[in-house]
Amino acid sequence: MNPNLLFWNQPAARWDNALPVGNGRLGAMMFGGVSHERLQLNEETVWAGGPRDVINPAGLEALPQIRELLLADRSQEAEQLAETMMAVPKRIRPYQSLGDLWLDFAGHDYHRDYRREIDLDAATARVSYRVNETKVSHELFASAPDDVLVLHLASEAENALDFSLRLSREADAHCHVDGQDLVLEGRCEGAGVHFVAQLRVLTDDGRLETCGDGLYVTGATSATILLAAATDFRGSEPQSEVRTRLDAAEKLGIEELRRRHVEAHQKLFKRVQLELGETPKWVVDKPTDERLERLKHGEEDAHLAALYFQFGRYLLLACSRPGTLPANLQGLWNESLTPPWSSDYHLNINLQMNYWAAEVANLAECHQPLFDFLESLLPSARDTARRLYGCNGAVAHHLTDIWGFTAPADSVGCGLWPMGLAWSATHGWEHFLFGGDETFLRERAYPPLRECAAFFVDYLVPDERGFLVSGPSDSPENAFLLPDGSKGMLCMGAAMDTQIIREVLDESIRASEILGCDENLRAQWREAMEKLPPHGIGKHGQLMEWSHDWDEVEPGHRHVSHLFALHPAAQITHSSSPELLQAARVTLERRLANGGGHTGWSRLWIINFWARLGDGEAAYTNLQSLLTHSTLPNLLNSHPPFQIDGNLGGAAAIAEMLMQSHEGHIAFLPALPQDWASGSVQGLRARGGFEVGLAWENGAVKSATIQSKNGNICRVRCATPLHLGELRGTELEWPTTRGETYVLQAQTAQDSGAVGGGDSH
Ligand code: FUC
Repeated sequence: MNPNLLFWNQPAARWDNALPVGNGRLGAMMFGGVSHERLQLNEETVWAGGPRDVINPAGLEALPQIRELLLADRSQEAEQLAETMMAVPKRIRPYQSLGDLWLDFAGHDYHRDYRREIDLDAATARVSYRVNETKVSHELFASAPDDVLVLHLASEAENALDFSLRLSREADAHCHVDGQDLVLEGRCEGAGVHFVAQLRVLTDDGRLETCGDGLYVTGATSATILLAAATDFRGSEPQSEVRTRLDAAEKLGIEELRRRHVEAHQKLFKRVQLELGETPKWVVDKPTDERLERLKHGEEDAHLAALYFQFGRYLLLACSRPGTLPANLQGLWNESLTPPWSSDYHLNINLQMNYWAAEVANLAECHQPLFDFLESLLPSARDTARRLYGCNGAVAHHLTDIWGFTAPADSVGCGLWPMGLAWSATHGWEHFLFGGDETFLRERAYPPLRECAAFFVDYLVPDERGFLVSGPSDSPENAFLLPDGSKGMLCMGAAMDTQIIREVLDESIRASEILGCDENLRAQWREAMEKLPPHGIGKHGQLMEWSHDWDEVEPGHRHVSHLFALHPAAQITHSSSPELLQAARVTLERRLANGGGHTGWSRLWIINFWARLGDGEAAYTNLQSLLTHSTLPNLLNSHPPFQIDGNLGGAAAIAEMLMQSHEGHIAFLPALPQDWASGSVQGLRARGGFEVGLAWENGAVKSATIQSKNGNICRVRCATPLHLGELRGTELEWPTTRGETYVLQAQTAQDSGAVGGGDSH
């Protein structure tokens, strides 16, 4: 049985129930229709608009006054001034659908034994049904090695397939036939990105005819439909690009295309295996939507959580591979020309959450697009730092696009938040912590960190206590209540800002030490870091969100920004700061008691927090809420609407419940819920260069394997005692050899005291 299979007994009723496939660049949503099939198509660079300069030169002049007003708690006046002097665009231009492929099958109206599935192991969506006793199957994959979408149709009966094909787009495109290929071509909004999608049908025995702007296939036993798409975003010529790809794919043929696709996918996907709890076979054999329904009735399905984890990994591979753009708000999949939030890159949690699983879930390659993207933002981010703030270094705000947008947008309330690049830049350091590649640190991780650190040195200003604070800024999207009952968003020294700045300065210092460079800058960064305000604990016992102990206008707000220090950063940990950890817990409880976690990604962040707090039951309860309230029938995460961050952050959360490595040691099962009392995982990655496998029973580790990738010292902590050769106990530490695998076993009553046990490696 393939444990990594999702299936349904009916076609998708709506776009957000369809099946996503993608190769990082090219994607499709397969509806699985029988008489009428629709594949909605995406190419990652089909974005409206272009580069634009929206910096308001008056902003720099107004900055000192805005800061003064904020430091005097006159936030409404400050906001008004900022609105006029820094006026920001309301929205950035959207990522758009490429178009649709429509197939109409003659004679398929009456069918039975319908099944639609997505096989995560093979990265393939399939549909099958019977027409007059004859089985018909559709198979769809997006090949990364050959950069084409491949739809293979087959009938068990010879010459039984008759169907037509058509490409379309809501606007800005036209379709024509080129030889025997179908071509969809256009420009976003008539003047922007030039896009081309081209389709070719390969059939051994069918007849292929063209008519108008459609293709007709009759009498085929099987047919392979290849679709390539490209744009001129990177300066290439899309028509010749797609033709070259189709020619190459045609030469390979379906068997070879499939083999190459599956091999490339499995090389990455199969690195991690996960089994959770014991789910009866009759449950696993149910369609995915019915399994989700069961959860609503309080039934257990630990296997579904494991599927959610693997689906997250599958999606990351499908929307973010080396050489592509990073995953946007919807990953790669978007059916609209005007999608929610422009399907852009939100930098105040969403883009970062998309990459939380990349390292730990053993898909570090999928992190690369983020680093390329940050590099591409730097020229514009430097310009914004200089012209909007009069500072060196680089800055980006709460959202961006593929055109290098780094200015504030949407409104000054939430858009004037200069931490987007800084938070994103911490991802390079994480990549280094997991992989240990110093060349990467020097060339890719350090440059954006260094630019952000340089920005902060110039940008921070002293507050009335003499601490260096950020501002004008906000605690993402949240508003506070002032003692006089008025509300505000803009402030100085929001807790999250301070935490991000501390993280960036600390990482820059450590990176420059490792690289042996920038000694003078390092001294400046240290000095700035020492003047940052400490974390504050407020009247409810909560971690303070602002520099004053103000209450939130919306106490159940979806953003829990001031817990950045708990997760994804590790400034607040069990060992370093138990008091702050308790305050973080109170913060989380207050948010939840007031209806927090109501959006998909917010719920995922909350699960990650509980995992860091070491509370497996709370993490599990929130995971159940996620699956029952914020999950679509195809397992995609729902804000609502569909947003990919929750799926990708979900894979990270489940990994964090099983293993953590942010305190200088590897913690086994730090937040294991009772319902996952037994299970096993292979292939998780830990900071320091280790690959970890675990098997557990009755909530206790039975055995663990640790493969050392870099020969670092390994430190392990586990609630129950383990032994490795002569090492015994709940805290083990030993020097490792690069490439060696170490097997740790549970220490049983019999072997406690026994010498040896020997099976070290
Ligand atoms: C942030 C969130 C919203 C939504 C949007 C795309 O602004 O506050 O909930 O996820 O991003």
